[in-house]
Parts: sequence; structure tokens; C-alpha cells
Amino acid sequence: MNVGDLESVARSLVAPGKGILAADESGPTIEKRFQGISVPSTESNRRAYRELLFTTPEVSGYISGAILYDETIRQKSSDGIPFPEVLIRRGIVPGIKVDEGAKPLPGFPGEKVTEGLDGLRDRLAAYRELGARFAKWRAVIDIGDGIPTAFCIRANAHALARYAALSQEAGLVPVVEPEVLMDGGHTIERCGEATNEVLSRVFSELARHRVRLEGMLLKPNMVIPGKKCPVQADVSRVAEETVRTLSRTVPAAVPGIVFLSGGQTPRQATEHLNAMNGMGGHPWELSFSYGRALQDPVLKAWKGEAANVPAAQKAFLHRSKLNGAARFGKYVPALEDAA
Ligand code: 5MM
Repeated sequence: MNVGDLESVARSLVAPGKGILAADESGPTIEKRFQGISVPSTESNRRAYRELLFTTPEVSGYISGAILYDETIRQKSSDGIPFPEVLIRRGIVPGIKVDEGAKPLPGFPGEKVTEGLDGLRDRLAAYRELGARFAKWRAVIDIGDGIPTAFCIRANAHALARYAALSQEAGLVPVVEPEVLMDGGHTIERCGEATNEVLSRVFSELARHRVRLEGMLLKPNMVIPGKKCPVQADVSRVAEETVRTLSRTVPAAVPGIVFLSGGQTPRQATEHLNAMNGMGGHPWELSFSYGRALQDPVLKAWKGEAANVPAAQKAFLHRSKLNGAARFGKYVPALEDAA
């Protein structure tokens, strides 16, 4: 795959009015999500749930790509079609989570580094064979007493850049996800400082690793106060601080920024994206790659019952449409209640 092909896949993932569904929950994470609706995390329940998402009527008007987990990319729909093919037929680009999770960083209490570089070249080739056209790797940065350290940021940025270079070599668009967590009681200013430091380091490592910026996407957190911070920020403040931080750190050659939702409510995640797009004049597309903010209402409507699939798909389509409107800065709260 040449640079032009990578760039055209990256651009299609941030096509106007569309964004990415993050459905790449690993075993422990999907178990946690299913526990919330009292559904056992069995292979057949996970398959049924992902089929519900991928076959939602009309959703490809708002969803450009879907990130899958290793198990999911090998599963089939109830009529025997491999999930990547189900997605491709509907005009949704299949993607794959290729990291192997964030593990404790030895010598740095409370900090983590994401693993998964060993054997990655071969795994990427296999995923491309299975139909994936983009990949994702998530690094996790926590804010706390004396953390994040510069060393932790550097270790994660280095791994992200190695992954991104290998992905491009394999013909997969790398989605680079350095997530500064919104857990804890830190202020929005502290989140801004940490995010600034993380993104600066990530782009410096990407340059060192000769990653072609036109053929990648960035998946960052928004600049937002910690959930336990007594001073919360309004929508316009989050939008302004986030755009300011991105303007200082993300080169204009990057075609798109696809935010994670990170524990925001579905409505907050939509409102923040909408406010940023309402500001206009950005060099990159500002889009979404939400997991929980797209799926929470779907899980609640589904509850593991086949009879609830139409209602759950309706909830997924609705949330996707609202985020599609936010891509144009055209979301208004009244749309929440629209059928
Ligand atoms: C969907 O969850 C993804 C995989 O998480 P685990 O490795 O912890 O199982 C996760 O990377 C997700 O893509 C991002 O965090 C975005 O999801 P949210 O819910 O933050 O929008």
C-alpha cells in the first residue's frame, strides 16, 4: 500500500458527518460492560452483541469505521459472514486493536506502559489478510501525585511510534491513542499541561520513526477536569482548552483527530465535539472514536435479550446521528428527544 492509499483510508474514516465506533473491548473490559447489564460474558453473547452493532440499519450514514478486538475479527454473523466482510458490505471500514494492554511500568509506581510490540509485524500482516484496513494502539497516562513522569510519557510515546511505523509498513492506517485519564481530582489546567506534554512527545517520536502524518489519525482525550475535581468546566471551556492544546501540538498534516470519550456521558461527549466543530477553522477534521459514549445506551436497551435488538439498534443509530450532527456543529439538545 502506498502513501496515497493510507491517506485515502484515513480521510474516509473522518469523512464529513461520520466517525468511528470503538467496539474493541478486550475480554476483561467487555465483561465489565456486560456486568453492568447483568449479562454473562460468553463467546456467543459477545458475538450476538457485536452483530447487533454491525448490522444496525442506516448506521453507515454516520459510522465510517469500527474497531474490533482479536476475537471479533475472527467471528461471523448468524448467517455465516465474517464480521469484517459484514462491515465492508455496509461501507464501514474494519479496524483492529493491536496493543496487548497497559501493564505496570517497572520502577515507576502508579504508571503504565502499553505492551504488544513483540511479533507485531506478523500480527499486522495477519489482520490485513482478515480485512482490517486500520489499527489502534492505546497508551494510558494517569495524573496523580508526581505523575505522569517524563520517563513514562517517553516510554509510551516511543511504543506508539514504533506501532505506527509498523502499521504503515503493513498497509494499515495507525490510530494513535495516547489517553490522559479523566479519573481523579485534577483540574482542567493540569489535564491541559499533561496532554500538551504527551502530545508534544508523541509527535516528536512519530517524526523520529518516520511516520507519515498524512496516513494516520490521532485519538486523544479532550482537555477536561478529573471526574472528582470540585471545579467542573462548562462545554465551551472544554472545547476551547482542547482546541488550544491540539493547535499547539498536532501538525496540520494529520488528516483527523478522533476523540475518545473516556468516561464522559454520551451527551457530554456529543456536546463537546459539537462545540469544537462550531468554532470552525481547524486544519484537521475533528471527529469521534467513542466506545462507551456510543454504546452505553445500546447496552441498556439490549440487556442480552434477542427481543430487544431492534430497540438497541434504534438507540445506536440515534446516538450515532447525534454525533454525526456534532461533526458539523449542528447538534442541539432538542435532538436528544427526536425519534
Ligand atoms: C472500547 O474500549 C477500548 C479497548 O479498551 P481495553 O483495552 O481497556 O479493553 C478502548 O481503547 C477504547 O477504544 C478507548 O478508550 C475509547 O473508548 P471510550 O469509552 O473512552 O470512548
